[in-house]
Amino acid sequence: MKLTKFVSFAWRCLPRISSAECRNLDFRVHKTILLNLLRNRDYSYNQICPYCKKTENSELDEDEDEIFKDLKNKLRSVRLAQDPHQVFVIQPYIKWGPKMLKNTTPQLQLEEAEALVSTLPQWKVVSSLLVPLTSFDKATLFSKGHLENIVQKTRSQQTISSVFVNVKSLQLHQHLLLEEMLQVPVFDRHSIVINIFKNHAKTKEAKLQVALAEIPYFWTRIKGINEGEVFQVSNVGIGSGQTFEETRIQILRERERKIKAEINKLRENRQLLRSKRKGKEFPTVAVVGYTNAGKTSLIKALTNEAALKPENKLFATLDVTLHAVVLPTNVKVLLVDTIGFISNIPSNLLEPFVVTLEDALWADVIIHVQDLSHPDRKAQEQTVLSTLRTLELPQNLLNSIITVGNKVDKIEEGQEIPEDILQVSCVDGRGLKDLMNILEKQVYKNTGLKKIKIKVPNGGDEYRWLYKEAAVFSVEEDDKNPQFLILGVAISHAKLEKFKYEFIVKASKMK
Ligand SMILES: Nc1nc2c(ncn2[C@@H]2O[C@H](COP(=O)(O)OP(=O)(O)OP(=O)(O)O)[C@@H](O)[C@H]2O)c(=O)[nH]1
Ligand SMILES: [Mg+2]
Repeated sequence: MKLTKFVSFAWRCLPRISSAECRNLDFRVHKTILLNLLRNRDYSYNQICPYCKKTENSELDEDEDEIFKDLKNKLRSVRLAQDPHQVFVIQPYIKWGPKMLKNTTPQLQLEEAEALVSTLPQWKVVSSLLVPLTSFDKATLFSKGHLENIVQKTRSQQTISSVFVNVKSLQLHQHLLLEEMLQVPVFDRHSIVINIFKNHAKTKEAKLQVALAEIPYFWTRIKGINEGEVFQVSNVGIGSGQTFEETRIQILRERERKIKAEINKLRENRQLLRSKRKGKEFPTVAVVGYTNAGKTSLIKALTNEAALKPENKLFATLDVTLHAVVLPTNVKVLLVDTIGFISNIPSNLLEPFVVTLEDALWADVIIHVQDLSHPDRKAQEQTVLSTLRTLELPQNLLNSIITVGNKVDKIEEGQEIPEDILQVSCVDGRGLKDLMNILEKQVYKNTGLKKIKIKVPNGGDEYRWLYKEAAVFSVEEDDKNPQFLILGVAISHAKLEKFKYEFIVKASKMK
């Protein structure tokens, strides 16, 4: 079959995706996705219609220079974010008081900061330092003595091309002052995570989400820069006499509005997909967890999907994708791979992703994957659970989370593991069978699926209907009448009613 013919054939066979969900990808990608769809193995939210034209370049890109040119000149970290860097990582921490770190240590936080840096291509950690603070609000952040030490170290060590201060977000005056004193770009957690997102965002939706996540960063930095500067802006059509700051705020607002509108468009499509999914009655299982815990690996291990690529990187997965797996009783469920959680970043950074996540998490069951070998497991668990609690999710879903402790192959002998955590390894396969059984039970419970036995004529319409619409997990011949089969079927209440209507009510009316 010619490719175009194949694609249109595939398209007609796939009513669950509408052309409204098209986004620009080239034809080859189209074909791969459609093939996957046909095999019913995998489809992601960013589906493409073979009939769509390539979408024009977003207007958003054109705005960018206009808005960010000036900021880029003011802040080295914005200007030089895309360059490779040799990074001096500084972990400030409060020694005493309520702002002290809980459930973790400065050393573990420093290690996570180093891992964040290593996630960026061509970025390398060349030096690191723990620095005690009395408060995060000091104008220079650090005390005089520590600051002198940091300046001296940065300037004397030629290999250092930037500094990463691992705090949620530096205040603008701290940021400007540190860059001035150190003479290199200074990054905070917010800007590093944005950089990582930028590097990993592949689909249109992820790119838009990153663009949206970046805006609050500029908000805080626009205020205060160029105070008092007056800029006649009639040439950019916004009206005259505004301060430069006001103009940029207005441009940022406009940018924010446009991005949100585009995201909402995609979201509508996603919701459509969701309702279609529901119509098809594939139960969905959302797989969540701290970044790098092994969510993608677990899905790969359960589905044997070769195309899935787990990576030893923070935020390797930025897009929500769906992957089919067949449970022991032949019930097909869709596993939803999601973006990882991370602690201590401004909530507005994750917000655009959380919206997507919330859609994904309206699942029938949630699996929470933890990395048992991580020394910060407990703090990571808290981050995930508290983020989940901020989302609007049904209580019964939250109450029935399956907690999976992954990487059990890596843990030290004698390490204590809470009893309610199911131990698994995606490397040696330990615990995966148990997980499938537990998952199946929970899917049955949360969706109201029931296992029943139905006697149907061998090869009849009832038999075909059940194979198509429900999950058949066993077939036996009827001892008393070989023309009949006894099918073991997993079926929802609604589907069973439909079956009864089709084959009992209608049949009796015909008589
Ligand atoms: N030893 C061991 N390593 C594992 C196991 N599961 C996953 N990994 C490794 O852990 C790293 C992260 O795995 P991913 O599956 O990408 O983790 P993730 O949770 O999807 O990460 P993000 O998408 O970045 O949030 C990879 O290097 C995997 O090979 C396991 O059971 N044992
Ligand atoms: Mg992943």
